[in-house]
Amino acid sequence: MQTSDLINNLEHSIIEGDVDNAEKWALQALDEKADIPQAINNGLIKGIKQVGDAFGNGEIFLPDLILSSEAMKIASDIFENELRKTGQNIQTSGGKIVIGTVKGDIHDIGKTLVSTLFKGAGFTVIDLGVDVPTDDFIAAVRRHQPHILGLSSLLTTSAIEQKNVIDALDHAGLRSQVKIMVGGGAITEQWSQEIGADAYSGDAREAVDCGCRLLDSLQGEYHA
Ligand code: B12
Repeated sequence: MQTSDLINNLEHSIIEGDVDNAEKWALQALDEKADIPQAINNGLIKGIKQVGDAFGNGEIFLPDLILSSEAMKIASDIFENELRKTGQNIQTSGGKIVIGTVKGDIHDIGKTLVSTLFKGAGFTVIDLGVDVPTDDFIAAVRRHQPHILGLSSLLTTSAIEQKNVIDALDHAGLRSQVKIMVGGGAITEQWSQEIGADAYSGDAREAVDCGCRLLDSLQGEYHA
């Protein structure tokens, strides 16, 4: 099957919330050695974005959204496992990132994709999961001393938690020790600047490029 057809099928399985087909097409994409980041971006993410718009416009309802997200999850787990396997041979970059979705927000898919691609780029990733309280972020920065802290938020109501984490790091005297990257559907470059984050990225690939640049700048500082 042509890669473009495969990617279209993946996209449609997400839009239709068809878990069985999402699994089938993702496995077929692996069999046919399709480019995984391309299948994620042009198949899965394109599909789930369309679902999100339809939900936002009231064309579909929460049960449909849940089915689509289950289809998305099963296909992205298949791709993540594959990236993890192929990533085992990747040289470590020496970079370390702690990442999580902020308190009040259970959206997992985008944050997990960002984690996966950071692992693929040789970073050590400590993924704290979703609905992470501010104190847990602070404790993780203290404990793991990462180069980067990544905060994801998809809800406008939870975006403020990113600011709370940054303020709490400040109060704990830890702010200067870590670069902060923010992202997620509810986040913009402007918000990132307003709350004093170091960087914003709108997608996982860009996030990793940006993380690598931040790591280089830190290593430059250490060697200066
Ligand atoms: C799937 C989904 C769900 C699933 C989540 C399943 C899961 N396991 O994650 C379920 C059904 C559970 C869900 C629940 C809800 N959802 Co919802 N959901 C979505 C949907 C359709 C897709 C999200 C997604 O996975 N996108 C695909 C990923 C790949 O994109 P992404 O998350 O944006 O991530 C990319 C970038 O943002 C970036 N990125 C992400 N994180 C980070 C972090 C860093 C550090 C960086 C640098 C980059 C980065 O890289 C990622 C990869 O490229 C969106 C619509 C949309 N268009 O986004 C609505 C959406 C986010 N949900 C919405 C809502 C309202 C809800 C609910 C409140 C619904 C309800 N009434 O109960 C609940 C929230 C519950 C809660 N407390 O969190 C609204 C939010 C509106 C708003 N602005 O606040 C949206 C926008 C839908 C809409 N149009 O109304 N949802």
